Amino acid sequence: MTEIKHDTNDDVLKLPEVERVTSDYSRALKERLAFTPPVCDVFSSPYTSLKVDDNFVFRLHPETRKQLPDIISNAVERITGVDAPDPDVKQNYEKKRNIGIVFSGGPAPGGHNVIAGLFDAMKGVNPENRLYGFLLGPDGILDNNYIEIDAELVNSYRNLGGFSMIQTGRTKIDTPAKMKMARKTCTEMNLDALVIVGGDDSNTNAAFLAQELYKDGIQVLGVPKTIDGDIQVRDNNGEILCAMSFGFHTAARAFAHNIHNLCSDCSSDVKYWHVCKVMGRSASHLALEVALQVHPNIALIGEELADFVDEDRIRQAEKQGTIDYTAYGATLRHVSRLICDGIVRRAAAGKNFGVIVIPEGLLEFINEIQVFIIKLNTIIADYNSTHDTDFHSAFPVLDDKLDHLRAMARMSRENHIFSIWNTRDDDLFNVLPPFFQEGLLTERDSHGNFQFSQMETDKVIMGLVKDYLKILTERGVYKNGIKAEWYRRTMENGGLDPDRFGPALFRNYKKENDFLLVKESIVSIKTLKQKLGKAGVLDDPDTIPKPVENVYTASVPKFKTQNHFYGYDGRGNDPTWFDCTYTYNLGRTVFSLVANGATGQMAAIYNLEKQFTEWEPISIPIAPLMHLEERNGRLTMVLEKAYADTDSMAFKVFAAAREKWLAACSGPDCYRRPGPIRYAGLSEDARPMTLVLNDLGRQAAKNRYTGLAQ
Ligand code: FBP
Repeated sequence: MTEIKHDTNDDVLKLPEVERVTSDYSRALKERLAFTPPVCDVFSSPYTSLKVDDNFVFRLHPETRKQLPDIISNAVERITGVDAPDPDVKQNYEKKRNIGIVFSGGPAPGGHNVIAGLFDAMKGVNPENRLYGFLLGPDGILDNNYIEIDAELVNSYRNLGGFSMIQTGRTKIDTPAKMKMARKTCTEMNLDALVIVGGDDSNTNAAFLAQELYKDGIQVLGVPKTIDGDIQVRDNNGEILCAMSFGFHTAARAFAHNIHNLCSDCSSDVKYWHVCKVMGRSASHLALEVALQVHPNIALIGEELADFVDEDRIRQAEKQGTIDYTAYGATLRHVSRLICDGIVRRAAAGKNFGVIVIPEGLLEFINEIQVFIIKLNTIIADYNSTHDTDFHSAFPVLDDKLDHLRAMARMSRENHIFSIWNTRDDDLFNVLPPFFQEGLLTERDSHGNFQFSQMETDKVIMGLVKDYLKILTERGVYKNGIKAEWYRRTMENGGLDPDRFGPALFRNYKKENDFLLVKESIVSIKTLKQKLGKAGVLDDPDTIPKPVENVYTASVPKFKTQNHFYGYDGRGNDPTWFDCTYTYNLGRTVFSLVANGATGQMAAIYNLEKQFTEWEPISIPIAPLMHLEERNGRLTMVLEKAYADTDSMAFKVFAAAREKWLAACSGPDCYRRPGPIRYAGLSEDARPMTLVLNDLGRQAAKNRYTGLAQ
């Protein structure tokens, strides 16, 4: 051991032991960098070729035909390994290429391995091949801002999370001027191919760029990225081509691990409800996977709420001979009631604590809020396109924005003109708390998307939950269950007969009940005294015995919450084995597409939902995946997002298990321990649980079908 003689702070950092112990280059990092993900079978051959698979069919949107004529006829292609290609094919495959790569949108674990897979494949074929990384996302393409990616750089990011090697951005290349700039950069760099690693919007960009650069012979390819898991591709017959975008598994596992820690905390300290908002701008895939991984007491899935029908309202309206259209789709009030129901039932079982999972994009599924989002999107986009200043600079503070909306509403009333914002909208909007109004009016992202991550969804919902729990407390419905054994002990220690007071105090005073519930009519010391007096169990009508008072006090719940947001942490997490392997193979797939001349295609892995040995790299045409969607107040062609399917096996399992996971009964909770993220080892998940379960569901359906046919 080196003797420590140094006394200044700077000197201690020079001690070899200190340097070793505190090095940025940790042991965990070294091990991660050294990990080599396995490759799909086809990549064991030195060359690959593409074969069209006509079994997959798509219905084409007429608008895509018009806008993407050169890539609209692309088909699904399977990649096969080739050991000895024809000489001209070989020569073309091995020719020196310049390839550019860009990350676009939010980070997702595994992005660096896409680069590593692509780099290894292209250098393996021709060491002269060059890889360029555009910096800070699509802006790097527009500004001609890039670096050459060499072996040293790749090696220092293998299997690591984040997009820090070349960083990312959300700029969209969506105007003729930007297209021109992109084309200029790509031609000046003499690029053979451009690879866009991104989500729905970025792959849309990839298709439009592929069209733009078609005549220049520059190939453009997409890679399905997003932790949100909403890039999933099926053909018209429902055949799965890409089961999940990369990064989803890691983010879900990271959230699940942290949320499990909160399950441990709340069941130890027994005083908090941990409210966990989980990322996913629109779809609730992440919330569903987290629920399956952790078994939280309550989890909401946006897509289920959108399907909700309030039968009571429908019946009431029917009685009056009317139709209540507001009965379709859940309201915020309804969502808060669902949560309250779980909280009240757990408290009755002595568990006034727990974990709630709320998807970030939940509000998109609440009709009343979605209407506001769409109307405000249009108002903001219209303002921006008709004025020199943008909406948010023109109306910097909330009051200014509200004044502007009020003026629109007034105009619609006074001039009897159709306006997207009328007095009813304005009245309803003004009932919302200011932080919520502010959230709904936040700046849209560069794609015109509402920024759900900026919205305090959990705060909105939990505000309503708290209000309603107060009412339920006043009504005597929300009560802590009193452990029967504790009640007896408390009474006997105080020299009282539990059986004398029990029937007067509790609504379920029976020997077999583990938890006793104080009567609903007892909501204060005053009502307690009245009830006990009426039952004739008080010796002195003015005095409540201390043990009885203690029992009553213990039955009054305090509702305490801690709010957590799981999003950015999971996006930056080092990838799981699944994501390390998936992305490394996506990188290799993308090179195969480049070397075989594809453009306007997305690299993917067929059978991703199955064991690794069944994975098959494929190429999916992007153009047929597009549809029209409202963006910036206008209908725009974009890649269609996949929402969580409430008919899927994963959802059915969740729905069937949630009563068990609520655990509103005596006995322990059913929390599941997913464990920390690893890239190797037997305890590491092979696949996301959603994929495993949905695959089981499809197999079961197939077997039923073949069973019926026999
Ligand atoms: P991508 O679709 O670009 O992958 O991003 C997804 C996401 O992580 C969402 O889950 C979240 O709502 C959003 O990005 C947050 O965006 P920002 O980074 O702009 O805060």
